[in-house]
Amino acid sequence: MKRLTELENYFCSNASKIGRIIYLYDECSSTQDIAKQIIAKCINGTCIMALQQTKGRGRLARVWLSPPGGLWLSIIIKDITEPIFLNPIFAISAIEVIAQLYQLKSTIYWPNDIYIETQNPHGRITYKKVAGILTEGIHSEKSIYIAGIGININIEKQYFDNNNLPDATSLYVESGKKTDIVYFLQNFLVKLNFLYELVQSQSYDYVNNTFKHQNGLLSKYVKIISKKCEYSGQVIDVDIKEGILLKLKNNIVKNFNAEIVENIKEIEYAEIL
Ligand code: BT5
Repeated sequence: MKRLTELENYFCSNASKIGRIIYLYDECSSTQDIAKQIIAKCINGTCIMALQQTKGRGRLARVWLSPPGGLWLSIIIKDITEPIFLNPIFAISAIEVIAQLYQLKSTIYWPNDIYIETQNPHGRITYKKVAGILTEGIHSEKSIYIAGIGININIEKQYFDNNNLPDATSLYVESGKKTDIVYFLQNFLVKLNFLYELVQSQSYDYVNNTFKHQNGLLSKYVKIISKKCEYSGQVIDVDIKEGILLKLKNNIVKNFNAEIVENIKEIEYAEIL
C-alpha cells in the first residue's frame, strides 16, 4: 500500500468542512479500513481515496469490486448531529453530480444504492447499479462515522461481464464519456459540503424532499428480506427517518428501517398476488 499524496487545502475553501485533507492511495484493502486506522489523528472531513481496492466491501460484509477507474472514497465525519442524514446527503450529491457532468438521470434505490435508467438491446427500460454507499459508526463514539461511497466512473462493460455483475454499469458505459476522477471528486465535495451544512443547521427540507422524490422505488412493487423473512408489497413512502413503508397484500402497512433490511428487489405486480 502506497500513499500517493496528501492534497491539503486543494479542493475546498477554509469554510468547507469536508475534503480539506485528502489522502490518496494507489491501492489499499479498503478505504474504510484505512480510515479506521487513522481516525484518531484526523480532523473532521478527512477523505481517504484509493485508485483501487483489493478488499472493498459493501453492507453486511458483501464484496464491493473496486478496479481502477472508479471513485473509491471514505470520509471521516466527527461532528454530525443527525447521522441518519449521512447516507442521503452522499446519495443526493452523487445523483446531482451525475446529472451535471453527464446529463444522465440516476435514482436512489433505498437504502444505499444509486441506479441509472438504461435501455436494454430490446428497447426495454432497465435499471443498473452505478454506485453504493456504506456508512459505518464507531461504536464507542456517538457522532463519529466513516461514510464510504463507490462510484463506477470509467470502468469498461467487459469488467462487469467478466465478474458476473450483469446489473452493474459505469458512467462511461452509459455516456461514452471518460472523466477525470479527481474532477468528479471535486464536484462531489462541493455538493456534499453544501448539503452537510444544511443538515448541520437543521434545514432538512431540501434533503428530505429530494431523497423522497429521487427515489426509484416509490410506488414500485418490491420483495424485502428482513430478519430472514420475506415481505412483498408496494412501496407507498420512502422517508429518511421512518425508512420504507410497504403496503403488504393484506393491506397492512409495515415500515422497515435500513438496519433491518438485508435485501430489497423490485418485482412484478403479479408476484405479490
Ligand atoms: C454497497 O453495498 O453498495 C456499498 C458499497 C460501498 C463501497 C465503498 S468504496 C469506498 C468504501 N470502501 C469500501 O470498502 N467500501 C466503500 P451493498 O448494497 O451491500 O452492495 C454490494 C453488492 O453490489 C454486491 O453483493 C454485488 O452484487 C454488487 N457489486 C459489487 N461490486 C460492485 C460494483 N463495483 N458496481 C456495482 N455493483 C457491485
